[in-house]
Amino acid sequence: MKSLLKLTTAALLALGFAPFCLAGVPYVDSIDDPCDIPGTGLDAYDLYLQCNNYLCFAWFRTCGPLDPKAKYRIHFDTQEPFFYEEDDCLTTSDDTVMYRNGKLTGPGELDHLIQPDDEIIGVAWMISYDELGIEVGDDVFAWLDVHRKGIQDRVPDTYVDEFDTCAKPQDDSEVLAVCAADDSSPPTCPPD
Ligand SMILES: [Ca+2]
Ligand SMILES: [Ca+2]
Repeated sequence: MKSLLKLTTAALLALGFAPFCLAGVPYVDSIDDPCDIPGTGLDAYDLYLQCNNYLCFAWFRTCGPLDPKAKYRIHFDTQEPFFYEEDDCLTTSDDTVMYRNGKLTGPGELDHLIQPDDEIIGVAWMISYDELGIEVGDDVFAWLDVHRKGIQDRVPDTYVDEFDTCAKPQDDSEVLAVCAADDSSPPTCPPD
């Protein structure tokens, strides 16, 4: 299996697709998203991902209190094929965590609810490397969608422009990307 992985990496390098970790991406990535959708609980405000010390923390915030009828999903692409290898607009997500009205599904566990002023406006997960099937030095890609009668918001926005008809990530601007670090990287804290 290891030789296969090495061959695959070599093949990717030959094709010009250097694994993101080899390209030196850090273990933390985040993106802000505009508040521009009526019904603020369906409108994502940001998405954050960090992987160090054998744990990945992922969290999002919304522009208002969470909608109890909405599904909030973070998708993780951790195994081949990766998003940049899929040409037919099929999902390359390998794990999905979902929060809906107090219930969690998927790997990992709730770290905490982000709850300023007694209004829940975000969810933070804690997921081990084992649960994601990754090791130190692996690439981890993630994106968020908010679903209620169809997708209401996506972070990052997976439609790059009017010519992009695929709602799945295809470009590195359409995912968060981190490199799974070891325990020598200092932790950072999710927002309260
Ligand atoms: Ca938004
Ligand atoms: Ca995948």
